[in-house]
Amino acid sequence: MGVERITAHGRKLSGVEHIKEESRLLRGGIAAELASDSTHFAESDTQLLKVHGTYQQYDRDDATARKQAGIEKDYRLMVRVKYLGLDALADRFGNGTLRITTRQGIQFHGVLKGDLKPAIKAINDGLMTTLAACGDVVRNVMSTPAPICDAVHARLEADAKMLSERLAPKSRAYHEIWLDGEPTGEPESEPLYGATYLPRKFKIAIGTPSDNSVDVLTNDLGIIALFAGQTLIGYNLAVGGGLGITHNKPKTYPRLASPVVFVEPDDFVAAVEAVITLQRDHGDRSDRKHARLKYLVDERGLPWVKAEIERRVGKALADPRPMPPFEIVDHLGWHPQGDGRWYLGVPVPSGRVLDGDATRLRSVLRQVIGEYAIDPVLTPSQDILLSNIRTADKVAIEATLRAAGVVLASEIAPVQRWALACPALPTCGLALAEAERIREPLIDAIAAALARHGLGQERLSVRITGCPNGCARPYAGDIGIVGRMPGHYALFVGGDFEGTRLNFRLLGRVAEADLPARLEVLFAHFAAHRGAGEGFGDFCNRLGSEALLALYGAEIDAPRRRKAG
Ligand code: SRM
Ligand code: SF4
Repeated sequence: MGVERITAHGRKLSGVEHIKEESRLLRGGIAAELASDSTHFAESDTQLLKVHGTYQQYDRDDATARKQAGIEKDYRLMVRVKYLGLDALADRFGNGTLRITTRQGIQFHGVLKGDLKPAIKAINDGLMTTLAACGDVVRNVMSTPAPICDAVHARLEADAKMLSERLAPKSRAYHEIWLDGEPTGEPESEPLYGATYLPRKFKIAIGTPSDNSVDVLTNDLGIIALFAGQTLIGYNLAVGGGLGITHNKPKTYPRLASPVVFVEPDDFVAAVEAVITLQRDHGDRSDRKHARLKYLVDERGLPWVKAEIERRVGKALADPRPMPPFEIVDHLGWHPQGDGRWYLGVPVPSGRVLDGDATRLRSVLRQVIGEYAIDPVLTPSQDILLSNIRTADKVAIEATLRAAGVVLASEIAPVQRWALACPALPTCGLALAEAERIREPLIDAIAAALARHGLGQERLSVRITGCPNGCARPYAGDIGIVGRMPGHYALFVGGDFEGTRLNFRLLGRVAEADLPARLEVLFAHFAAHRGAGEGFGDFCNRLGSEALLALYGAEIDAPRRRKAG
């Protein structure tokens, strides 16, 4: 598949398209850069590094001071991996912490350029990979995390694994650069992607209506597996989910995926590949802010998307089947696995696994995982499930965790349990404000505000991000708190807990210190006027923006309301 200098829409290709085209299937200058003693990679190679699972970053806390002193930035690399088992490597190569991501991955931050190759080699030696963790390819395929031993969960896991392997880039560049594989001289190709890969990142998740903990509709391709009892019937494919936006650029918007076809198990892989190749062939390669599948879906329309999938699969496909309402399963705490064993879901605030003053989470996880032959499972809520636990070991494991200061799910309010925050500062180069570092005080204050109105046990989701890119899926929760500028956030409300409706922006710029009070006004009204069984997000959605803003009276003046619009 050749690339024209001009896209099918007559626009100039973006710079990243040229870098991919000239990269010789993802090689670029990475190997030469690794052999040099510079502290960081050239910009063009940082784009390619993403597909190898690495982002170049710098410490943003001391960047200004270094600039003023004429010292170059403190360049570090963030390495994203698809599976756990990295504990030892976090000390050897990273900053001593592991971070569970919102897509069931693991990152470690703070890797120096000189350590990058040994780190990636060590990860692969442990039978894990960084390949395709980032970049313009299909990312790790998410699936429901519950380690339950039944036909439904076995099927979901098998499908996610099969798709991850099948959709991984086939270039041998990864082996040559990181694992010292010899070039074979054999011709190589990327049968699915072609030489320039996809126009943009592409995300897939597999869920079921009975467990949407993967937030399936926020993905480019959301796969909803439908079962009759334990028997798979087929899959509803939903297309065009994606959350990244830019503040004040209405052309960028969050979107939930729309169900477009139902496919029988035999047509599943062909239909998934059809969705990927239609984005490969028709996605916008001129403007990276307009390159996700969601824009193509809106511009061409669902009937066109369905016809394209059918053409590529080679047969007519059914319309999506009706689905039961989505539910979110709480995987924290103790749950039977169905095979006589148990799993324990342990909350990990912001997914950061570290040893702090009060809590030695990292060492105690290492200890219990080793001692009790536990399989750790990562969740899309940045938590960890310790699976395969014998009944006889439950008490000892819980006691060991508590002795290390780990706060278990039964000890925290639901709002703490369901809160997400992205890393933001100091590592993320795109952060406009803090997220992970303010999560604890902010969520504590929100929990206290809820408790004052008798809502302490209310299940609602709060998702905090340092910028509008949406890494903690802020537009799909009950409450989204989105960094606008240092110390200030946009406030979104009115989504639903089950992830089937986007929230809306209520206030455009709220000072961090004012967030709990602004929310408390809504909580008070909710407590007094909610319908029977109505969730907070549903209530805000029912009332709508104008009615909610009216609750603030003169407190929020007209210009600030406009900013909210
Ligand atoms: Fe993300 C970029 C962290 C899930 C939308 N994301 C980034 C980068 C790599 C910043 C960068 O490009 O320089 C962040 C690295 C920060 C750091 O210091 O570690 C980053 N994203 C994360 C993680 C670690 C957040 C977390 O709290 O766990 C998640 C890693 C998942 C993984 O294992 O692969 C993460 N990012 C998401 C999600 C949620 C999801 O996929 O379920 C989204 C919203 C869904 C979507 O893709 O639309 C998301 N990240 C983005 C975007 C906006 C994309 C867009 O279409 O506009 C960017 C910026 C970009 O791509 O240009 C971005
Ligand atoms: Fe960085 Fe923004 Fe993603 Fe947070 S949401 S990790 S600040 S890109």
